[in-house]
Amino acid sequence: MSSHKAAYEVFAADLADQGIDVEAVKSAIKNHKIETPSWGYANSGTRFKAFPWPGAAATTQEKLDDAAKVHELTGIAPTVAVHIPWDRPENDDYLGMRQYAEEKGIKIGAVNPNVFQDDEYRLGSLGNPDRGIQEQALDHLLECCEIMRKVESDNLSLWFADGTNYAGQDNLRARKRRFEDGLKIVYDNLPEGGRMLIEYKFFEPAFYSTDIPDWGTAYAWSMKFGPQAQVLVDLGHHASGVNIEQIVAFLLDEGKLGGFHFNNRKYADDDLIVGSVNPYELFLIYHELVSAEQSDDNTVRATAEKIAYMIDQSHNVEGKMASMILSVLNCQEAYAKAQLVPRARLAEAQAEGDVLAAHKLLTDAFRYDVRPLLAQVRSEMGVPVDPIAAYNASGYEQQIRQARGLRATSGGYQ
Ligand code: PSV
Ligand code: MN
Repeated sequence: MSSHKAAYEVFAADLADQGIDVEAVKSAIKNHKIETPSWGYANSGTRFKAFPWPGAAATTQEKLDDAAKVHELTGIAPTVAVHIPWDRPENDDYLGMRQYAEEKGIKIGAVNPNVFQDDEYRLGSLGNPDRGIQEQALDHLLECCEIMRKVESDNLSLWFADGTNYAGQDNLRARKRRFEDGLKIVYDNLPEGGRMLIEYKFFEPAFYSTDIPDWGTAYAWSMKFGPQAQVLVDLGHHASGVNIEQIVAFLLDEGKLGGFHFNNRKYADDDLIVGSVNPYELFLIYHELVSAEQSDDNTVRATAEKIAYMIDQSHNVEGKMASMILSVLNCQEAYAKAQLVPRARLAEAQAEGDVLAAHKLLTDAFRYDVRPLLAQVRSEMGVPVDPIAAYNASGYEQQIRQARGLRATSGGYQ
């Protein structure tokens, strides 16, 4: 018996003793999928210097190749988010892009419009005081609804850099109206069954006001627009000390949590590996998600089942591929630990007001070493037990370095 197998047998016996259904836990872990971002494979991101990494992807095909490799090694990253125009294919051949992804064993996930990069957007996109520029932004957003149809994507992932830098620069209420009117038009043009995921951020790149500063604003608009509009929680977009799991719980209960952008808040944005600084926070977020998956409330359960779990990271001082694999695995580990929370016993302790017993039940689940469990899950899925070691041994990194070389261009941020 291999060493992971022996450790797993002990682990499984311990779980069974506690009345936990190990097979159900394994099957949930196998089904938990994470989407990776095309831009995370390229030399992109950061406000300062994007240090070029040898072998980093520059074309969309290369990004899809890399995403497919991450999926091959983890078994749980079957979709890749695209950013338009960074991923605009030659001759707008979106069908070709979709087919290329499918040949590689993955699918196109969320479509991310980009209305923050062009010179015209200095004063904003939908919030811009200039009607012509509002329309330019709206046209691009509507184009992205069309792209969703072509690549068979269900999610339009919306992030805006809009805001103001100076008090008095613009009329705050007028900006709110412009945004709301524009987003409503986009909502009305979503493909059938398609969702609009509204991302918020409390600061940056605008510093006096941002047009979608918090989850409350995204929530209010998603309520106004209808059931296909939901909120997207990017872990990097909160102030320090904000209780993200509470936001998650609120949105789940309202049927309004649509997706995540996983990363780490230390950078206040996309660049650090999810779970690398505070794995406990990630676990607490996943505890809310798993509780919702197991809820008796149909709306809450249906909401949890449709969440788009996406990574939004651009690795800058480390290699792209191993970091992306690690990010996917960190999510998987947090999800596995959250599966081990004894929820019936936790509910009893909570009802009895036994504060420390409840706290201990939760923290005990976090303290489990789930590596033997994950090794077993991976061997049952036919993927490497240690995907990062397998990546390092695969020769892929050397191959892409040789074939692609060191290029400063990314197809994304330059
Ligand atoms: C913006 O900071 C963001 O979080 C948005 O999700 C973008 O789409 C992504 O990063 C890439 O710029
Ligand atoms: Mn994001």
